[in-house]
Amino acid sequence: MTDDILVEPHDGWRTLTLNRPTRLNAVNADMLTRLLTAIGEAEADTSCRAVLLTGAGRGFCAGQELGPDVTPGPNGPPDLEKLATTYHHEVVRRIRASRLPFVCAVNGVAAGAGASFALAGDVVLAARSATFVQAFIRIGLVPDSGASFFLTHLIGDARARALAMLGDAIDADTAERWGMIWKAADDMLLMSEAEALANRLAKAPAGALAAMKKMFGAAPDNTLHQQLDLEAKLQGEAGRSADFAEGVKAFQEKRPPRFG
Ligand code: T3D
Repeated sequence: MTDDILVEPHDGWRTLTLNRPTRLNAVNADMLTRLLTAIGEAEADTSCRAVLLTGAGRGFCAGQELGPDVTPGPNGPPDLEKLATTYHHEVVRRIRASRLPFVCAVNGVAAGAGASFALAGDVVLAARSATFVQAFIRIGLVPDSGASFFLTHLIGDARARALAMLGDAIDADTAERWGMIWKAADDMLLMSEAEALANRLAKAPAGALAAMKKMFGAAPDNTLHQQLDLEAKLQGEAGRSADFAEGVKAFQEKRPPRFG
């Protein structure tokens, strides 16, 4: 049994840590399988209301391990389409489809698919010393794991293309300034800030957060009219929730709400 994915439970949320620090947490198929299992277990645990994803050591995740999974062998080149759709892309899909808000604490370099895993999060914090690298071009590949989608939507076409085509690293302050992440944090404060956010999200109305994930997930593909319809539908559901009743009651009684 390896411990390349560490799961640490907290009160209402859990931390998942990519833990192969000697490889800057580069992922392989086995590790991704364990990450998918850990995400599934968090999802299935009704007491879990948020996830904090981070990396051990000086890296967040250096993307695909440049090892046996991707090394051409006697039977020819590896099938990267299969590898991508089965593993990397499934991680991104599961984070985005999850009812749970994901806080990503990017503690160090996030490269290739590792950068995409970070950007798939709902609230992304990065240590000031962290960097984001679209490393694909450096090894003759193209962006995957949603990189071309995330970058285009977050920072715009011009910056997305240049980052992908040049493979240059950008630091956390630049990522924040460009709107790629929520916030750059001092290295020493990254984890405490990320934990405080996960804790706060775990105490927020879970149904509303899950609905927001649907809403923001759909926004890039929708027209304004479609998005207005979706907002109305999800607001209708939120309006029928116990959290809404409690929120309004707490407001009227001038006390903090206690969401279920
Ligand atoms: O199916 C598919 O979808 C295909 C896959 C696509 C998704 C992808 O993610 S493709 C991109 C794969 N990742 C990369 O190309 C990044 C490779 N790594 C780097 O370019 C650099 O390591 C970094 C820019 C990330 C960091 O540089 P630096 O100088 O801070 O660290 P380093 O010295 O290069 O790395 C430290 C160690 O980690 C080193 O090992 P050593 O020499 O100490 O024994 C290095 O080999 C190892 N390492 C880093 N990245 C990987 C890795 N080992 C295996 N695979 C890696 N991806």
